Amino acid sequence: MSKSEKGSVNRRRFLKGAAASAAALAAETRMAIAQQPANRPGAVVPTAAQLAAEAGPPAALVSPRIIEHPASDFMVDVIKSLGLEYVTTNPGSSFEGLHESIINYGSNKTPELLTCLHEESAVAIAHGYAKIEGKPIAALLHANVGLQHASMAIYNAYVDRVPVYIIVGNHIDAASRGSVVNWVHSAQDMALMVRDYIKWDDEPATLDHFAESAIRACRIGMTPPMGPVVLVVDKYMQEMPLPSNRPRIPRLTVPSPPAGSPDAVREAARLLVAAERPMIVAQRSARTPAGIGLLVELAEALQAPVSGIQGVTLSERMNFPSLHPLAGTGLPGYNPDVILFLEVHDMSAIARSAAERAAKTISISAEDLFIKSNNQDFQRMAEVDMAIAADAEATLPSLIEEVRRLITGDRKRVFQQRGTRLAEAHQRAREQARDEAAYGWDSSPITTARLCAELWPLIKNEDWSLVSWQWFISNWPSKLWRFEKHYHYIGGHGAGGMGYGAPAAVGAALANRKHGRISINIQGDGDLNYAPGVLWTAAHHRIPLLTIMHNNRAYHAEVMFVQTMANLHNRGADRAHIGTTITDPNIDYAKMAQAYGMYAEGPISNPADLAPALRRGIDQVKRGEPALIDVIMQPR
Ligand SMILES: Cc1ncc(C[n+]2csc(CCOP(=O)(O)OP(=O)(O)O)c2C)c(N)n1
Repeated sequence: MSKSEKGSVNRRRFLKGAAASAAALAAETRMAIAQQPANRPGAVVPTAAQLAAEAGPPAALVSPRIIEHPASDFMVDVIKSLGLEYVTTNPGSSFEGLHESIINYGSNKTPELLTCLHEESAVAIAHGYAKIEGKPIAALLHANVGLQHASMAIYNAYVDRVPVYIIVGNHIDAASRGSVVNWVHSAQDMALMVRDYIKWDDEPATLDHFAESAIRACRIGMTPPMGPVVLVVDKYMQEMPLPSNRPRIPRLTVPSPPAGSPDAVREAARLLVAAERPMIVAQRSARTPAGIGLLVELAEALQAPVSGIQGVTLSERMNFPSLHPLAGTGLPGYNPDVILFLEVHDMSAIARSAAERAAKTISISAEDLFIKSNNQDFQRMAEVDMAIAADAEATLPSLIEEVRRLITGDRKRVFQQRGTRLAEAHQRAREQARDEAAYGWDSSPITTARLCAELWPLIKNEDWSLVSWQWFISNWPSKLWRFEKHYHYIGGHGAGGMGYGAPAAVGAALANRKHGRISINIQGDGDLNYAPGVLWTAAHHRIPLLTIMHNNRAYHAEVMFVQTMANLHNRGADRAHIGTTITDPNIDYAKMAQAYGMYAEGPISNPADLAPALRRGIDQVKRGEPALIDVIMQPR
């Protein structure tokens, strides 16, 4: 008997078994239906006959027909051609054909399928992954219901300009929707519900069309400004036999991002070189690891300070080394006369105050190349003097060249003097931060500064990566640690949608895993509770990640807002905890993580116990496993 014949016999045996269990399941379900209470008036409840039909053995399981070469195998070939290494998914019947092909078809098992317990986690994992690796992975979502669960995470990725490759199953042909559930899980225009916050979508009608749209989606998603894309794939197209004239898979060529025009770049360089107090503000400037080096070159050529938004060294990407003498906002009262914004989302406030003192502002941003109107993520109108609609990283080489060309010996001497003063200011700011970190050192709840100060010596000689947002821990990492590599920081949510932190950290740690890096997630308790099942995904897939709970037992941002309002209404702030804190009962995060199969310790409230617990957590991560340390911490 040939190998393929053996395969067919095995499959037939399986189908016989499957048909038997399906029949048993159908009988059980029919009994359950019979025991159901009568329909309430007005409730949209399927009839018993409909449910009985639904519960019958699925046609595919009892069909004697075997499809040796399903179209879904071809779809996997297309996905492979895009270099997508992983597919995150919470399973669903709208894509079971594709699911089966992903796990069984092809000799090497890529893309690897990651099991997620919530669609929001599936997309946020892909979001975090892309921020480390610079390329997307796929999130496979079940129909309109999965897409609705995922929509918050899609919006975060959209506002963060991060590519996520989303595939959604659908039952397009109404005549073939075998069950009640298939109807309620189908949509005429599936991507409509998220179209306001994706870059592109399509619902291919044929396999040829699928191949083209799959490549096009990747190309669009990867072209700055990057963003999520959605491909809706019909269930029956996945399951049909692959035609003998296999469709061609087009080649993926990602367009090189546009650089600023030579005239505009020349004028920007002229303003910067002539400035007495230039300043660079970078938010999503470094698109690739090379972006950091380019920004260092520009800053050093100009001897200009480099800051993130709102005066914080690190913004949404790792743009500039935190210990570089030019990192910071300059000397006290520096008042820049020329400001260069690099991929800054909200420059309006700085641009307005610059205009008031007749300072010049220049923006280089791909944001000007793409905008949508419904969600107001474009912020207030920024009145900049020059707007260069181009990718900042792609424009930096010509800007550096032009700046260097314009610098005379005299300007160089001025720049050097400025650089010396800026370096002193940088040093003073570092020392001040170290002093401030010591305030309340022995207090309990433990200070966020102490956590960061205790953690740094444990990781500084390792290859580490901070895969969480530092805003809610008062930006202590960027004040105390040495950030220099592109993977040292990934920024935050994008759209500020809570529920992003834990899964994005898992995705970033997944990307860091093959490089042997230690991923650190300082995790908000409110954020984790959106979809804590991602802890299981990390444990199940052995994703090394140290999660340290910033357990302030509250949605503390909201505590502060309600306190402010109560004070404004002159009613005192003593009831501001109502509806904003997460106490009574306190959540035991160590037990929660252990329940999901993860090594965990805590709650730790004595600061003396902190460092040893962190060390044990890091040891666990070095062994290739995730760990969680629950620390009772100050709110900020
Ligand atoms: C989806 C969503 N719902 C609600 C909010 C409002 N919100 C902003 S911050 C925050 C608190 C988050 O709690 P946690 O992660 O524990 O951070 P903390 O402020 O306590 O440090 C909430 C609920 C939001 N940003 N996103």
